[in-house]
Amino acid sequence: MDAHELITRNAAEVVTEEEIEALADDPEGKRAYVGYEPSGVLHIGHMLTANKLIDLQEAGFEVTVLLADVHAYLNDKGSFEEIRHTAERMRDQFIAYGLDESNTQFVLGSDFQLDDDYTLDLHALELETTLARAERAMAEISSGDSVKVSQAVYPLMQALDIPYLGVDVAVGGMEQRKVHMLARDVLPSIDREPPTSLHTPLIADLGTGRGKMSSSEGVTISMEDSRADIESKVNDAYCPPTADPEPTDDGVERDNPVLQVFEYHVFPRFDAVTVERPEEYGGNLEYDAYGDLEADLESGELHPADAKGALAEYLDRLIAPGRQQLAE
Ligand code: TYR
Repeated sequence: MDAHELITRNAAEVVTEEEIEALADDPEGKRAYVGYEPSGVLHIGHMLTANKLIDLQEAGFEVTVLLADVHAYLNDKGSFEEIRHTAERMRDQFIAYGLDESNTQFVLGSDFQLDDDYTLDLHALELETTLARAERAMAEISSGDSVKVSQAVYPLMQALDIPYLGVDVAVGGMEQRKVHMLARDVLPSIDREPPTSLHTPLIADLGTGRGKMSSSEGVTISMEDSRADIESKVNDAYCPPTADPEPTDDGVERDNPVLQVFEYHVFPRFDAVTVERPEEYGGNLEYDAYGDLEADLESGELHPADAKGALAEYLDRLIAPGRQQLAE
């Protein structure tokens, strides 16, 4: 796979195509980052952007993981002390998951976001931005019902992090896109470049195939799950024999989360996937590309129950190192 393919595979969106192409032409030493509000234990949502960081490392990028302690605090996730503590646990989890330790820089937000220069630049951005715009940027990030002033400052700090960390690409899930668009608009007002961004898709809730998987609602998978937990969650997952299920009766869009997890979590991290089946049901199936597995599920060659069995096995392999790390 060439650098451009590695960088863009499984991305829902890149902003802009031209900028990403220029980076892919000469990726050596370029830098990308993802910021996470520390929560201590990695879940499948973190793993999706972490997979992209692993792709970028393979393509020659240097990677920064921002442990966004100040942001978590502004977003009402607990006391600053608690958040600091979970940030440390999270770092070790990322390494256990597979980020290349020698090529990953972990930065704590509070290490630079409380400096004088940063604060003054932040105030300059505050002057450039309406409350309504900041609130819109936070629509899929804010916790709680009413937006606090802290949550209006949050996206401006996230924008400012990009030049302060000196990165070439900001990576995040699609829920971060409005923050990145805001960053493109406001950073030039303080003589900074509009940043390039890359967004990973949102994955549907495992249980229902609706909306997006999150740690706060519905079914998710985390590094704390035992093998038995994973098996039971995957076994109960929504998995019709199609990649494109009908909406619900009340018109809610659905996806096939079992296929999505194969596509975005399993295939990027394994060269081939084996679905084990007893001889009497046709024996094992081998896939080296996601599309073939999807096609077999749709044609009926691969039964959803067998697909789920394989998914639980591969998810367990991805999670086992982090689980062990947490137990230490
Ligand atoms: N907004 C991210 C989230 O929702 C966290 C984040 C914070 C990302 C600061 C980047 C950043 O610079 O988890």
